[in-house]
Amino acid sequence: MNIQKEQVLESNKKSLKSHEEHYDFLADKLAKDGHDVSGIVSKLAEFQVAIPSWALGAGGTRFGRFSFYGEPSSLEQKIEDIGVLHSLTQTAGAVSLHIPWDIPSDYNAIKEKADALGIKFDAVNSNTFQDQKDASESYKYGSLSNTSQAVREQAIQHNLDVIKIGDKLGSKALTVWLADGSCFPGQNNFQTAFQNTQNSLIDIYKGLPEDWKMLVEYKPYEPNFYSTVIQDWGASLMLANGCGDKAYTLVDLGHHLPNSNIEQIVSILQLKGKLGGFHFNDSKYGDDDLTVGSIKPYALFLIFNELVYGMENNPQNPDLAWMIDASHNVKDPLEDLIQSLEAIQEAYAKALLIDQKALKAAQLDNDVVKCQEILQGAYRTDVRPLLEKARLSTGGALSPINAYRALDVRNSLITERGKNTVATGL
Ligand code: LRH
Ligand code: MN
Repeated sequence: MNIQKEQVLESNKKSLKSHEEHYDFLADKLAKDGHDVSGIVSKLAEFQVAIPSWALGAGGTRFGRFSFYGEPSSLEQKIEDIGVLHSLTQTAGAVSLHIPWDIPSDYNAIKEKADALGIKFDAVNSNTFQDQKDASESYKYGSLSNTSQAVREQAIQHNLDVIKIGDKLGSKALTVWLADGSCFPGQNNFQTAFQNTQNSLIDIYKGLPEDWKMLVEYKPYEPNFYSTVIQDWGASLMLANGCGDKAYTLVDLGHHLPNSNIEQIVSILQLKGKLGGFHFNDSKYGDDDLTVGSIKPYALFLIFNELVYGMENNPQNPDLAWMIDASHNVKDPLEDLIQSLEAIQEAYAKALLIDQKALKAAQLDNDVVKCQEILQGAYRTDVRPLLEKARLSTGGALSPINAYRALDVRNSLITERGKNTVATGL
């Protein structure tokens, strides 16, 4: 399935006039308020988010999995599906692979295919939370933290192998998420588990190419339900600092206990120059991996406020890895990802409308009401015409969801692939 530029332009025709009216009205108002409208539009157009290779099929839980059919059954087909997302949104120009779920069979062929669709290879993810059938050691009681040196060495070697795979694809970062932890009090010695993990990460870190990053992802619980070795940003930050300058913390929005102030975590990690990237999603209760912005859009906006502030004031923090990490139980995976991409762009656009200077001045004056007025003034702005303009400027669809449906993509995929294909991943 390959969407031609002409098909997208054709699908835009009927709503072009109303877009231009809304855009002109908004751009005029924003310019009067002193905003650099074309600057904001080009920032949105340049903003690329990596699509998780493990979230292009139906997700599922232990209670069941309901397919949408026409799922990609190979890495080539996954790249094609990301190509569809990128053709419509012009903001999905990267893929984050999970190994061994997506080991390329032909590196040159997959690079050519991705390159032809404008898709880069972002961070590669290791997997030491599942046992591979030919493995000599089991990760049942952990991987990098395991009390068994043989298990730790197997997990370290796997991460070094993942770096080699990513290096052949042009990736520049390794994401390490560990399920390691315990389900019952007394099961683990916390210090031994943490120190084993630190030493193992240092051995992996030594295998990082000079221009690579290591992204240490934290999570409070699941699949372990009493303790997790890398449970929160503090543990991740300590482990990253214990490795060196190329190691950073990765923030998965779903990996926080209820009511955590994620924007404050993001702000301080940037201040310390240790924020490496994101796994965007949304959640109501746990690691629900729901559509970005579907539950807490204001929280996402507040996170982007800190990111915009950090991008202007924290040169000590590197460019961030922007990635989605979601799972689709009741939505067509591609429609779900399109909605997530839209929500990320919307939060970024609204945050770019915040007058950071005025906010800083109001904060210094402790004018609490004015601070909220400045934030919510930006949040209450309908920025969708700016997102549309950014997509139009790069050949995308005014409404990616409408275009996806008008082009009947899912049924074309079912015709092409049948109803029984199952995508690797979660
Ligand atoms: C763990 C996680 C991690 C991935 C996995 C697919 O919950 O967020 O980022 O390895 O999901
Ligand atoms: Mn994640």
